[in-house]
Amino acid sequence: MRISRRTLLLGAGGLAVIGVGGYWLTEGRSSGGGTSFTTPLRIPPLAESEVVDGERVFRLAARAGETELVPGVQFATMGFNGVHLGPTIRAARGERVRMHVTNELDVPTTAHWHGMILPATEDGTPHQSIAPAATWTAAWQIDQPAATLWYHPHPHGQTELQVGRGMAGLFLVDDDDESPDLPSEYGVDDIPLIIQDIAVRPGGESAGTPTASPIGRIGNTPIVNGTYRPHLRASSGLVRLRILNASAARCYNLELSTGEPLLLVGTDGGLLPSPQSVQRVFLSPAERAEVLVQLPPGSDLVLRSVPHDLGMSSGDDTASGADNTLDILRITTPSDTTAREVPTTLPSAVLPALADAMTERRFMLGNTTINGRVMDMDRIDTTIVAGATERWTIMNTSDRAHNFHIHGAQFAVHRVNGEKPAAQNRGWKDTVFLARDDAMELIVPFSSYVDPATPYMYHCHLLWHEDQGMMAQYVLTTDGGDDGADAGTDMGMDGMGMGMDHPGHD
Ligand SMILES: [Cu+2]
Repeated sequence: MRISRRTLLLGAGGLAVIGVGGYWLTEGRSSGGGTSFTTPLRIPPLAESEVVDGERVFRLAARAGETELVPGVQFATMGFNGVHLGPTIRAARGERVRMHVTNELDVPTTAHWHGMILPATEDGTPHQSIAPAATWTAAWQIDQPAATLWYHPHPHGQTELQVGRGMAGLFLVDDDDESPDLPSEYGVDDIPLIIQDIAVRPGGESAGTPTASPIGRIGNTPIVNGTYRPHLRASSGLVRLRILNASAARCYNLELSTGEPLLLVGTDGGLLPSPQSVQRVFLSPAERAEVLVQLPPGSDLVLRSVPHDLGMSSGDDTASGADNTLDILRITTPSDTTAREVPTTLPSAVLPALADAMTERRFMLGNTTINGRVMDMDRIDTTIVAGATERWTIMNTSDRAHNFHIHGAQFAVHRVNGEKPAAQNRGWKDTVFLARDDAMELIVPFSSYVDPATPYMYHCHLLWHEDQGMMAQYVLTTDGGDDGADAGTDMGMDGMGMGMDHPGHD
């Protein structure tokens, strides 16, 4: 047992907020007193669907409105099939799905299926913009292992605002192979946790404005599934938490207040071969983790985020929330809870090996650029042979922390700064975090969906950076085109003006 500094400093007090340099920041050593959280954790509803002509059909509507995210405080919010967050979509591997997305906003939006392997025309990027009052339809066959994916808008230059106001939902892929020992009863022992940060004024009586930082806008108050100071009353001795960081910029370094380890069972794109005991899981925006938590009878514990190192100057790290301790979720169990076995092995798909990668490319992250350039909707930055596996080296050469997301693929992390990656980067990933000066080698198997005319994106998923144009485009072709400068062992200088930046040149 240990006494937290929070207890010593604040007792069971409320959210302590102090003003720093004109910004409102949560006081770094304290948080909300998570063991006093009492609001039942909201569970996003499962999206309704119907099977028509062999397809599972979903309907989503993007809406805006106001939501009382904090008792007595209304926030301007946006969501799908409601005005905050969206329902959890669930479909099985092998199923064909059809998504009808209607835009009831008064601005353009899109619906991007983050982590899904699908044709570029269905991906919901800025190239599939949905005008106000219009409906866009995407359809594809799900062809990847069980995973916790998600969906969110991707409108050019407006993503931070729309996601930050709550346009995010989970997309769970089921697979017959899933371990029977894994908790899988949605909302009962299989718990979705969508973590976002909002800004509340000192005293908590009104909505505030998120603070500008080098990585984007940072709120001072975490909410989970839209629940302020949430409390999960678990009825099982073992729960599975499917955690999504749906924040615009804030990173979370999650641990249990008891000091017990988290049992990591899944990363962005699927399950690990076996549960991995870790003290903390670090999630930058868009990353997911599935963890198991063992809950003895009478448990009362807190999932919290603790200080971390984003690798920037100490002032920039502080402005980006890296010093904060934030209580995220209280979990309790009754005194008659029965213990449950933790599975020892999990059905996981085999990761690609370095030997599979025939092409190497290198990407330099600037403060808001990739290889020195900002996004141009009309420029194809990278042309890839459909079905090929490539080795991508990502180097953060900027002054800022970033992350890196590749659409339409799930990849393996081969090396982080020359070393074997930590447990949370040893599974299937679609988004990885890079502190300043970090270099990561990724092994990326690309899909077989040939479409020279429609690009996929790769970009920083810190949404302010993305909106600033820290994004680029790739297409999948049958022959990869003739842009040898773009590939090969010279590590490409991909996208640095070596003549590969012409769409359709192949
Ligand atoms: Cu970035």
